[in-house]
Amino acid sequence: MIKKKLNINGVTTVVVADPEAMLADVLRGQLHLTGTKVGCGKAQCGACSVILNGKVIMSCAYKMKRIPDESIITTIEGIGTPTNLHALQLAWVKYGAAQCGFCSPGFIVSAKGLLDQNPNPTREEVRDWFQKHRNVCRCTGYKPIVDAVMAAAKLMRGEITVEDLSFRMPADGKILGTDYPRPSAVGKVTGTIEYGSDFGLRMPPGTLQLKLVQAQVSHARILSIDTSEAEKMPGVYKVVTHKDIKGKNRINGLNFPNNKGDSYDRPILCDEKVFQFGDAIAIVCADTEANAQAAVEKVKVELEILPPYMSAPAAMEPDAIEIHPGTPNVYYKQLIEKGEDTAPLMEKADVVVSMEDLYVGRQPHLPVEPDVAAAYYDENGNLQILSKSIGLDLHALMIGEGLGLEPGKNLFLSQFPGVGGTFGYKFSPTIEALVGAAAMATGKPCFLNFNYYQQITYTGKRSPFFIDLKYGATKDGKIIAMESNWAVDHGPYSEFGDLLTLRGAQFIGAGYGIPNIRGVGYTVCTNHCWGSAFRAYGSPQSFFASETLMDVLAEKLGMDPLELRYINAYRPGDTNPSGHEPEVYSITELIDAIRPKYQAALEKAKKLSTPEKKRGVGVSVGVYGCGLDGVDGAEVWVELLADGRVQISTNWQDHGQGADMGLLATSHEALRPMGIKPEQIKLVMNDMNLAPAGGPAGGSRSQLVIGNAAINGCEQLLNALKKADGTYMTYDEAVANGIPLKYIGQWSTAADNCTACDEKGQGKPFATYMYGVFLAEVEVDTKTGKTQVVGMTLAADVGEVVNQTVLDGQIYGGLAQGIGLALSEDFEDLKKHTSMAACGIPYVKDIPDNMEIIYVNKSRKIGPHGASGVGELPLTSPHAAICNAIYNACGVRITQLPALPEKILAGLRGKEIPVVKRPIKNPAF
Ligand code: MCN
Ligand code: FES
Ligand code: FES
Repeated sequence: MIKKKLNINGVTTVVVADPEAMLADVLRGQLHLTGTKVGCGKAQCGACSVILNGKVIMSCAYKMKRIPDESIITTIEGIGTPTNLHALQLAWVKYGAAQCGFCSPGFIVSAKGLLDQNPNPTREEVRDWFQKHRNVCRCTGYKPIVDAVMAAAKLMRGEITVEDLSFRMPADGKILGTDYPRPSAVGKVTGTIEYGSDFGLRMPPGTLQLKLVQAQVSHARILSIDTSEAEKMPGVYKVVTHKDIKGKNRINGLNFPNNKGDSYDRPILCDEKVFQFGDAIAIVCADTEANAQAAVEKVKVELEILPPYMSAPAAMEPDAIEIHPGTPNVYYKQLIEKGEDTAPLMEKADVVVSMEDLYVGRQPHLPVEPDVAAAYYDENGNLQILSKSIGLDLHALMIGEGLGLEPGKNLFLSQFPGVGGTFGYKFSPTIEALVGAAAMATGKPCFLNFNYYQQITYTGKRSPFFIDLKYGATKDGKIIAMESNWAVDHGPYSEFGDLLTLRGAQFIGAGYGIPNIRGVGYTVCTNHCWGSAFRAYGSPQSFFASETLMDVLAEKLGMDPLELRYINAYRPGDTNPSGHEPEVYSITELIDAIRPKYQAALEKAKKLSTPEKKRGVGVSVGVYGCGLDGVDGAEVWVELLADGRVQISTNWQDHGQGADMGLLATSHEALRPMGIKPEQIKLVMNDMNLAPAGGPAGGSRSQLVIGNAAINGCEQLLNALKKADGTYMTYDEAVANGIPLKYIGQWSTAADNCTACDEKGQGKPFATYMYGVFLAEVEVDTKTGKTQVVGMTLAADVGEVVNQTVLDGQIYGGLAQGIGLALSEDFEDLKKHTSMAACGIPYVKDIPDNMEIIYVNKSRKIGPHGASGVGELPLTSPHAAICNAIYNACGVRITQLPALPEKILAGLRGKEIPVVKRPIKNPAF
């Protein structure tokens, strides 16, 4: 041990620590300064940034022995407090620079280091600084962060005032559509909101720390599991295996009835087989993390290795064995049949274009916060699980049987107050059942925090699609028929694989009034990583095919790609691929809105192109539905409190997207007739013990579905309290008149006659959609093959604005993820894609500062205050626009993502770009 005298945030502190311990762990674990976060744990993300003797350092990788005595350290706690915000924190709130907020303390500390040295930086200097200090944000697309630093610097230089960075309430008291700051913002920018790892440090004495024994192979039969040696290790309380699990030991995947996959194919702890690398086989429960980890090495697992099928082509080979014995590897088939048979139409078409094996791969979610969960028995003997779940009630249903518990009776889930981004991976339960099983087997509170490698290898990923696509068109460019064939590699677990495959039917070719469609999609079981939801779920794969082929068709017809899209865009009378009329027709207007910028971009690209750095411009259309599919509902409780406040309760789970802001603004607007102020609304969210089900925060559904249920509840309260003179009763008056104080708001898409799609992919799955047209400007370095996106624009229709800052932030962040998807992100190679950086996360300089949003928002009749959703729109097809821009720049057509430099270089040198081919196009089913 070493003793250090340090000055931390102005306070002299003497600390005794292990010389090998990392500063971040000492700050957090010993000194309880939990504002400093640990994300990657490997000096790649800057979440742990602190200022040490005037220099910004990454404390997760800085050993105590390197720290000189008498050092001066500043952490987020030393920068400002909730009642005394620093200029940077104020600006962070104003510009929505904290979405999930997990990166915010590190960024703010880093920015403080910059402004201490350079009080008047340019935007590029701010970006250079964050690039150098490796500060990663997965939510915001970086632009709002740079905006915030610039504004804070202005405030610090005295060029603007605090009022300029504070919310100004409009005269009518309406916050809907404004930049009202989200309620959780102050907690996020001060590092005071509690994320899972912070909660873990504050659990009661005797809490068991969990570590997993995980499979190091992708496919095997388990012959034996021997925990005897591990159980004798110091500090070990118990090693939990499948034998200790009281229920079915399976997650319920809630499969469609016509899915040949078994809804119960995902074990909580592996019993008979290992299905993928990283599968959990046993849980070591010990007094400390270190003791638990040491014992992990002592658990002996005897395996019979089986052939791993690491892609759909491999698992579809005729000699491949069944990964789940008794279930074929191709386990679900989805048709799309709209309009007339397409074969004769293709014969008649003036032009036919087709492409094969268009492929979008295993995009990893890469939230800065790794997965984390805690479990304990409450005073009533009920199991309580806290996690990053974005579907509390859904997940209780999915894990209940497996654990042998009943959701809402003796099993309750809630979210940690802070959730550091999920982007959809938490639409599936991940470690909830593991902490639950450990707490049940030991009777003790349990805590499990993944390291970043586990985050990458254990949690689900975007599922690859292989798509073949054909358009038949008239010589004027009108598409008269489309034929599609797609295979989805969903990894080993069938949960939601059917739903995802259906998304291919719904979104390949969406945006265009294609009257006749024939196609078929297959879901394939493989031993690569299990497929989980990822923002825009199924649409990035679908649009990559249909928007790439659109450009090929434009070239064949000699037409401008944007104008070809204009000709085909939905117009009144057209229906979407599911066969129903869009709720609004905005794509032609979106194209009109983006056209001037597109034309200017083309000219600019021509002017700036050189043989070494070729510039290009590409476009794409993106559409996504708001909802789960078919009938989708939510419940919200609205209650008048004795102090005159109104309590709004529901589970609108927050990933970081702004659920608190959405619920507050939506409810406030509904209650505004009674003259209520936003601060008089009390939100009770994301705890099954306290609030009803709003449904999972997936499918960009919450604003629409929960928003409408909130309005319904608020209207019931208003109607009950309304007096003859048009004013509203107070609490005392309501009680005196015997008026009920609590109302159950409900809404479902049945109100708009939504129906699930039938076996031919036809129906009305969504009440509203989001529409966009993307414009990408790129520069390709012809020596290295590297692409830089130099400009990104989205013309968007998301309905009426609920909160402008949230909305802009959603779009910038989604566009940045699209750039990552296009150019760098992947989780294919288990040996290579092992860290945040290796998986290709975009840093600030990978994302252009030049991002623009052009809103063409049309009010939705069925939407809450006219709103539709937004979360997933920006990730529907930006990557397609980028690849179209690459082709425009240098003539290299990328058909399989990511568009790595080596692929582009091969194309530039006239070599064949290697592609993965799917062997069986129409497997027996
Ligand atoms: N909103 C608005 N105006 C509109 C529509 C929506 O201001 N016209 C606001 C809403 O109030 C809400 C946000 O935008 O705060 C997103 O609303 P919505 O599109 O309804 O989406 P959900 O609340 O259901 O959130 C889920 C969606 C999905 S599916 C993923 S995945 C996702 C996402 O949002 N993951 C995210 N955005 C994310 N943002 C962050 N920072 N982190 C994630 O993990
Ligand atoms: Fe320290 Fe990522 S750099 S947690
Ligand atoms: Fe930056 Fe979420 S706000 S990672």
